[in-house]
Amino acid sequence: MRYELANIQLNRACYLLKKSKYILVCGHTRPDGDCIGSMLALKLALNSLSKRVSCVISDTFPPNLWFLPGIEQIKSRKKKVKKIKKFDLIVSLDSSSLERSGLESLRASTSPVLNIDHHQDNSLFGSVNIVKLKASSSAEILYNLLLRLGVEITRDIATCLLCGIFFDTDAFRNPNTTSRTLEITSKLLSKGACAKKIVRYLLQEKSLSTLKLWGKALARLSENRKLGIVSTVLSEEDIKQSETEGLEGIANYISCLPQAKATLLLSEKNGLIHGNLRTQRDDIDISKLAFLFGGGGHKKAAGFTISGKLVKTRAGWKVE
Ligand SMILES: [Mn+2]
Repeated sequence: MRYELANIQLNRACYLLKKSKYILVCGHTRPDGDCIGSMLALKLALNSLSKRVSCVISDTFPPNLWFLPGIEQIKSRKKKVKKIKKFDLIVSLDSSSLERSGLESLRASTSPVLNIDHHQDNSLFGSVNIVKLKASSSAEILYNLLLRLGVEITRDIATCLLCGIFFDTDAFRNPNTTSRTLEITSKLLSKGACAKKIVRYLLQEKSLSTLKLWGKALARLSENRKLGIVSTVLSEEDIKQSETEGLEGIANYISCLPQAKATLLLSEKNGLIHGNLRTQRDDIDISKLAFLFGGGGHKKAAGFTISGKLVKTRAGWKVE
């Protein structure tokens, strides 16, 4: 029954994509490798079907994704998407709600929305929802959709999809990596996906300023034994002197501390504090903690954003 339902959604998504001529593809704020990789893969695929596609995000993207084919065509706009009514279809990728796109003008739109995502707090906001909680990434879901659409997986599409899978599985290290993930990865590699660049830019290459930022975060690690949480902070000033690309990396790196039930990285930017939560434990759903602060995410990796300032006091760092 479930399979049939999923099939119906896939067919409806294909119908929507096929009949639309001008399509808006959007992602989420603080875009990552899965968000951007999926957006570009979909753009390339739809272009091959002679569709006009606009890719828009509300933030700038991390510099380590500049190697992705076609990335210069993603428009970074703060609030307004002009002529929103012109689009026949809006595709939201990797976003648990339309608000997370950060594009306010989308609310005024009456176009149908195709929602493709794998976050468990997805509010099923689309006219058609392809939300698979067990998928490693939005890119993995998109791969199946592109096959259904009959799109030829080119080398560039394969590279963009593999970037999404590689990022969200944290280089195949997260438990969301399944046999299906590796099967798709194998198919993408056989289509010519450039794994060498993905490994280099997503995993290995770090700028001097990023490494210094890591150093600050690691030096400030502190353990709350009562709660079993190990946390660290990066202030606005720390981040100003650096690029923010390393934050997810730091959150993943500290998550492996064996004594921690959960780990937390707090980072401040533009008067907002972002919390990156991780756990390695199967008996903890860290997204519930993120939810208490108005955020969300996955069982083992989640996040939230609150307004405030990180202040150093004698007793340690405090949120004011
Ligand atoms: Mn994702």
